[in-house]
Amino acid sequence: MARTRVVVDPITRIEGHLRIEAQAENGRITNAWATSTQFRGIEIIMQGRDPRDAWAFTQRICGVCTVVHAVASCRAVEDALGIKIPANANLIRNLIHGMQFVQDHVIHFYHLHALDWVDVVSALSAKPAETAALAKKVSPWPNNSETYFSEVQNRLKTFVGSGQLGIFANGYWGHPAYKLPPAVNLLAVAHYLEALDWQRDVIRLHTVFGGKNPHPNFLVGGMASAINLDSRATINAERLTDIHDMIARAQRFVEQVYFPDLVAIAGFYKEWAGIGGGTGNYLAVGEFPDGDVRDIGSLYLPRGIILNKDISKVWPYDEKLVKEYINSSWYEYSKGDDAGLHPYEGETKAKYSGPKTPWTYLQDEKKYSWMKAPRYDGRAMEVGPLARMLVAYGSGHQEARQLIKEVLDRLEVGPPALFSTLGRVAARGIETVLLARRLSYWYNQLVDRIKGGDTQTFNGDKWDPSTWPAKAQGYGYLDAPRGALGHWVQIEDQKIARYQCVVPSTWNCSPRDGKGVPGPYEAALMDHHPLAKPDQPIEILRTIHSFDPCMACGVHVLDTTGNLVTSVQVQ
Ligand code: NFE
Ligand code: MG
Repeated sequence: MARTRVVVDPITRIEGHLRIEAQAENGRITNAWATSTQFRGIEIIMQGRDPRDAWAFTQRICGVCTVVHAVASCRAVEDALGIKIPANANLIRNLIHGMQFVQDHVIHFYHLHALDWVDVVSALSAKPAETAALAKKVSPWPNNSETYFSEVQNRLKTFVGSGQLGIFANGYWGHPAYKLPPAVNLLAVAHYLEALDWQRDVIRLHTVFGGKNPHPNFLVGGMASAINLDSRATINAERLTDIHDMIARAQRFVEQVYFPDLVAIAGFYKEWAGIGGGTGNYLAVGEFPDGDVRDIGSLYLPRGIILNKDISKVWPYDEKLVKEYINSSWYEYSKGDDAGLHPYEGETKAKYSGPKTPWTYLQDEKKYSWMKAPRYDGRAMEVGPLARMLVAYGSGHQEARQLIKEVLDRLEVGPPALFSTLGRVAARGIETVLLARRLSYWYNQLVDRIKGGDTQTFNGDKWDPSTWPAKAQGYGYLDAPRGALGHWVQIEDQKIARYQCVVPSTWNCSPRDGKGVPGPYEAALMDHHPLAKPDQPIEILRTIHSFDPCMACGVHVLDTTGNLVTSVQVQ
């Protein structure tokens, strides 16, 4: 077979605009390019603003991870100004962020990723009794009945019969890469629909602690969640009970629906444990501090680096070694294209030189993306659930080790299977179980503190800008659902002088650097990657979706010199 060029643009079921180009020969991908075709200017408005407001602006970088940029921003400003937040505020942040993870990962599995593995049309020919028998074998979930599954199948038949597949339109139904028997396809479709209702319920936790969702409220120095058991207007006993019940429902769904489905489906796709690994280098900044966020030892998910797929050694993370390159990106640096800049010196000057026509291949261009190329000590690093679980495993995290081992045993594969597309999907599910369980731990701690008389959620010692030094700088780390996130802030005369974010999808969707080293998406597509039918590139979707891309996060442009990028006239 001659070499085929494949362009997938846009990749759907993600956030933002992503284009993948690949070359394939004899049913295998030989080369790949990932491009963000989107330019965003949201962060230019940070400059000159009050740093106490930064969280509210940076939070709007994304509507999917609607919490993480706000927390990273608060942590960066708190680091710069030397603010310690009260223990209750840290627990509330953990609860909000923990529930964000749980909701986001479940939505990803069912609504953004499942249809790459699950053939909806095949579910029509399933026998609901078979689905029920199979489901009962792996889970005590109360809806696992024949009646329930046949009701779902009838709803699906009505959809298809009307000729309008609605949310299930545009799949590659019938593609030979789909391997699940009809009964398992029906199981997954039923839970796809069920997860829609479930996620809407459990995410109300954000509305209790943060006033609303998406984009709950945060506060530099703590949380704006007043606690008073005797007031109807604050966090009180009734609201805490509501939170308790939401956490219980979140955990039950994750343990009885998501996790068993994941393991059942993965069992039919074991060959994907040898496909789509990629860089072999992983970075986790860690998350969920028990105490002060600067105490790395208190992080529930540990911080560290794995190199060359060697999980016997976790290297310490040194924030000075992060640099961003623009050799393949539509930007210019004052020191030239080959410079690598640490975020404290970060520059973002857009210089678009993209193709003049939409049918030009970007693979033929030197510069081909709006993503910068972040590198750690010169290396392209994968971030996200797989990176976190590998670092946890290598660090001796007992609960993570136990679950990882359980999944590997049930799939009858060894640890090398983790370095793959399937490993990425499994790591996300394992992490969700860990965090769904951890929510109760934070909840109980919070309730115990309140019972003990501690209701403090805000430290106002540094609220008054006249107490700040003339110059300050700091950074805030946070491991978001999609991976390691860092915000860097420099404050001068009480205002933001420079603000930089290095974001999970920027790491993962990075283009090539000056040495030609591909980013994680690109490397994954070049790792033993099949492509059976170039005009139905479902295999590309499987691997790219396994990262859970978010271009809105990845391209977040800051003009550090304060130049006007555009002016909008409001009449
Ligand atoms: Ni827009 Fe986000 C997460 C962050 S990823 S979704 O998780 O940060 O690039
Ligand atoms: Mg950036």
